[in-house]
Amino acid sequence: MIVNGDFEGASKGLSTLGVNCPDWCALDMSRGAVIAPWVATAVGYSPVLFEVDRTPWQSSSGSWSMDLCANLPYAINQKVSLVPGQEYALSFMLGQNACGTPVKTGYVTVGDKTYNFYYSQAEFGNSWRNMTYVFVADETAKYVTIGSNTAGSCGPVVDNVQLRSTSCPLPVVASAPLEKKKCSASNML
Ligand SMILES: [Ca+2]
Repeated sequence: MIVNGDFEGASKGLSTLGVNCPDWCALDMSRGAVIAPWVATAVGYSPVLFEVDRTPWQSSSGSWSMDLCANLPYAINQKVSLVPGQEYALSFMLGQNACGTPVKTGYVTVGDKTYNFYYSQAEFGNSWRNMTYVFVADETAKYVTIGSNTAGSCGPVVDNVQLRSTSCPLPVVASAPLEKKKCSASNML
């Protein structure tokens, strides 16, 4: 349901555009094909730059991840299709670019709900942190946004963004046998 959640499309996008980016690079949205269908946005400055990273740190999966601070903080978003009433889990791996402040902060937005996250060097070392947010869809599509609100050029790093329906059933009809399934997650939307 999330397309290019692993950011591995960067390899093809960079090649198609003829951008030499062996390690990491900060690009503006004229080269948005590198992260498509993600779109990068920022508040308070223009043009927004996004950053794709291959060698500064080991990605959680594949070759590429994204530092949500390029020169300045920004956010990425894409629209996802949903089935109203269905429960979903949005998850991603969270790390950090180790320079700058030791605690990086950011946010994830699904529709009109926003939740904050952080990454602390002291608490998590250099390990990837699995973030999961569970929500019940109330409309057929929403924007999923993941952004940084850490100042400067060293931000929270994300990889392997996934959206999946959970094992929880859709609401049952009145005549159906009642079968309860436990649905749990550490971060409930
Ligand atoms: Ca990746």
